[in-house]
Amino acid sequence: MARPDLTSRNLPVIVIGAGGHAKVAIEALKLQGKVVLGIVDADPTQIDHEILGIPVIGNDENVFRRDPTTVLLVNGMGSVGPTERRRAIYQRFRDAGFRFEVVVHPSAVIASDVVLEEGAQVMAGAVIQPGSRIGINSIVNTGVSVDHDCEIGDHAHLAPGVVLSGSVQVGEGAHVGTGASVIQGVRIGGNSVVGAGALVIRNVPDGSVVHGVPAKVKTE
Ligand code: JB2
Repeated sequence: MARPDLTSRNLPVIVIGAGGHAKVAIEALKLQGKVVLGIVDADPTQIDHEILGIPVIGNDENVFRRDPTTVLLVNGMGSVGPTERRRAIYQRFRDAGFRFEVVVHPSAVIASDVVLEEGAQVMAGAVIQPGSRIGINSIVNTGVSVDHDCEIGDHAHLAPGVVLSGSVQVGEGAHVGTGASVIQGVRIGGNSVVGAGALVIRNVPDGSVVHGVPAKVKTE
């Protein structure tokens, strides 16, 4: 499995956001043996709360005060639709010189030639077959199946239980909802949203919302 060089530096990690997705990421990080310094959250009422024993240590200023070469970040923001919030967080910290750790739960099965770009997250029980590339700051969530030669664009989110047959392309910033299935060779357009449980058998245009079995563009 190819990984960016930065992950071999074994720097301690700070997680951005203290919600549900952060909890899943922290569990994987702990199993990877990473040192997690803390979590930062925009909500001041979260200060001193803990997730799996990791404390909320402040807000984003706590990170910006640091030397970017001394820590790696993990994007704890998920999405339940549009992915802008997650992309914006990645971009803001990246522009300030910070780098993002790759997260891989040890129960994930990842073929030897799969490319995981910076900040990619592969959660428990996911399977990624040969020839696939997982883009920058993207999420392959719990139990997702990515078959051969798939291209997952930067900032995309495959929600829990998604199944992609071979040679599927998922465009930048797309959200594929829980349990959706996509047949071979289909392209999911950039910044599109595929509804939970959809069955996608045709290309999805950029920026559209599709749902249903078979999936159709939502018009209302
Ligand atoms: O700019 C920010 C910021 N904006 C929101 N900086 C920092 N440091 N934190 C920020 N947050 C914080 O992220 C919010 O205050 C909140 O505590 C957290 C987001 O948590 P939430 O549980 O709302 O969403 P999530 O993205 O962790 O989880 C959603 O997506 C997952 C994929 C959930 O709906 C989950 O059910 C889902 N599995």
